[in-house]
Formats: sequence, structure tokens, C-alpha cells
Amino acid sequence: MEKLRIGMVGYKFMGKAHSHAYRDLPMFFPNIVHPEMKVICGRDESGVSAAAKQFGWEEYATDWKTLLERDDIDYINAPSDAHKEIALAAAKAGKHVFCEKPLALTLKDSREMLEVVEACGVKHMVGFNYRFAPAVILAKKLLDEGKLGEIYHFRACFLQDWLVDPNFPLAWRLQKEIAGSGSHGDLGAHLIDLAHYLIGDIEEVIGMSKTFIKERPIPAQMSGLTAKGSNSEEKAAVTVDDATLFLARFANGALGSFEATRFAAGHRCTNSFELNGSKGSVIFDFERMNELQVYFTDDDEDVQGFRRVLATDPSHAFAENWWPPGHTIGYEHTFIHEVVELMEAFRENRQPVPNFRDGVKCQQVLEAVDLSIEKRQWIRISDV
Ligand code: SOE
Repeated sequence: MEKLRIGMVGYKFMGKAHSHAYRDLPMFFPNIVHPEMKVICGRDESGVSAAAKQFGWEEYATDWKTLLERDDIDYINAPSDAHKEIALAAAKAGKHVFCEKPLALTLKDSREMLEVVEACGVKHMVGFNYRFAPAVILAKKLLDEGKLGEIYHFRACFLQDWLVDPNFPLAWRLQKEIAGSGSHGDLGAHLIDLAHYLIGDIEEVIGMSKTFIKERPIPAQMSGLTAKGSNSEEKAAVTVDDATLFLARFANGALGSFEATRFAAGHRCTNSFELNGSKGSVIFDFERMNELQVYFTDDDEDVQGFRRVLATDPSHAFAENWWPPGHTIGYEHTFIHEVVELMEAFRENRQPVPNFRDGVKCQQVLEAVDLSIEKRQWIRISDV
């Protein structure tokens, strides 16, 4: 396959991130299958036509169903709250599918999605983009090589602060029927996926959550993480969590703690984790995504301490295709790496990773945490 012809549903925050990835990929990764940006789709014609022009798509459409009828489209990318409906229809039409996270609004829906894509024999991928930061891949390599020894702790936080203002309007991310959950599914989902990727299966969880601001102004306009209130005084209920915290026991014996919040003033996008093992530790913070802090217990005592490793040398994942060492990369590059994995999966005729299986695994933990909050008790993952 020389080209993969793409139809994408959604053109705002994630739509832009994915469009950028498709567009930049051929320049930096010339030797792999390339995406052809056929059609971008959105409900608002003026918005989607402007996006098509700005992002470099051949055409735009306002009804995603038209994408399914076209035989010049191989692959549907669906970063929207309508994941399930679009993914099922696309797979049944023989299209490969990429979905943003969380895979679905419920575990039941995500299981159905997995069943259908597998039955239809299409490729499927889910957008856990932080796995593709070279420094995260370095942490995984150190773990796999046993350089951190037996793992005792996984400590993860995803902290944002865009909801601290009580007048921030009731954007779609704060509405359960559209978003499924709040910080838990939006931010916690990334931490859970990183935990699965780095440490392995989680056996049981117990959590707590809170909605600090119960009502917010009705939005007049929203896009990405910004929204504007309308002129009226009218407010409506926030139906998702503002913050969710939970503890976890991993199958390999490690202990985990997870915190996802949109109320951590000063933290714009602190997606961080720390791992402590018998032979050392690593610390990652997305706001410094090119770096991994590394500590080894067998360093000479007089030089012991965390060292900062810059994951930009050619020996690091993806780095050879970018800039000379020390010339750092950013958020958008994680999406490009995601597409590299997808294209490599086509070339090697295998499923890309992470795929809907990982999406379901993540959703299982999300739902187990919800259940533990409801019942105020530990919940085994295998019981949900
Ligand atoms: C918003 O909270 C958000 O953009 C998430 O939806 C993304 O998945 C995360 O990467 C950054 O924050």
C-alpha cells in the first residue's frame, strides 16, 4: 500500500492535532506509507470548510455517513463524542478506524466496538498519544530491560486548571451525556493507559471524586479548552467529576496512585508519573516532555541523584527522524508518532498499538473506579 486515504470526523482541537500529524508525516518519515488527506467532516459548514482549507484537506463534508459510501476512503478517523456510532458504521463499511480516547462513554459500548471491529477484520487504533513521547518510551525500555528492578510504586497525576474559574461555561466536556465523565475519562484515561503500558494489568482499585462547582453558565461558544458564556444569567448543572483520585494494586505487586483534576491552579497540563523500583526510579512530566529524570541505586554514592536524560539523541525512539540532539520536539509530535505506528501496522499487516483492546482495558478501570466510588469499597477489575 502506497497511500492510506483518510476521512476524518471532527476539526477542532483533536481534529487539528491529527490533521497536522498527517500533513507533517511525509516530510519527516519519507519511507513509510503516507496518508492522503481526502475529506474532513463536521456539522458546521463554515467551520469545517475553513478548517479543510487551513489544514490542507482535499474536500470537506457535513454528514459523516457520506464518507462510508465512498470507495476512495480506506480509513475513518473519529475524534468526536459520537465514537461508537461512527466506529461501528465505518467498520461495517470495511473502513479501518481510529478513535480518540476514551474509546466510548461506557465499558459496554467499548466492548461492543471491539467486538465489531474484530468481526469486520479492520484495523483499529485508539488515541493514547502520550505513549509516543520518546521519554516515555525510554522509561518503558528501562523497565523492560530490568534496569529499575522490581517495581514498587507508580504515582501518576494529570493536573489542569482551566475550570478553577467558576464562571467558565458549561462546555461539552462538563456534560455527562456527551463526555461520559469529567477529569476521570479525559485525563485519568491517559494515566491508566500509561500504567498499563509501563507496569501492566491493574487488579483492583478504590477511588473518590468531587464536582467542586455544581452549576455553570450556559456556553455561547466553545472550541477545544476554551468557551465563552452567553449574556444570560442562566446556569445549568455540571454532570461530571471535576477531580477523581484512586489507588490501585497491580498484578505484579506494585502499588499505584492516580490523580486527575481540572482544579490544580497553576498546572496547565501536568501529565506526570513517577516509578520507584528496587534498582532505581524515573520521573516524567509532560510539560518537560523531552526529559526523563532517572535515578539508579547502584551509582557511586558520591554522585547519586536524579539525572536529567534528554530523549533527543538518535538512540531514542523516533529521534533520528527529527532534529539534531537537544533540538526538542512537542505535543504535536506525539500525534505524528502515533500515525507512524499506524502506518507501520499497515506495512507489517498487524494491528496498531494501542488499539481498541487497550481502549476497553482502560474503560474497564475507569468503570471499576466509578463503581468503587459508588459503593465506597475496593473493586476488582475482573468483576466489571
Ligand atoms: C483536555 O482536558 C485535554 O485536551 C484532553 O482531552 C487530552 O486528551 C489531553 O491530552 C490534554 O487535555
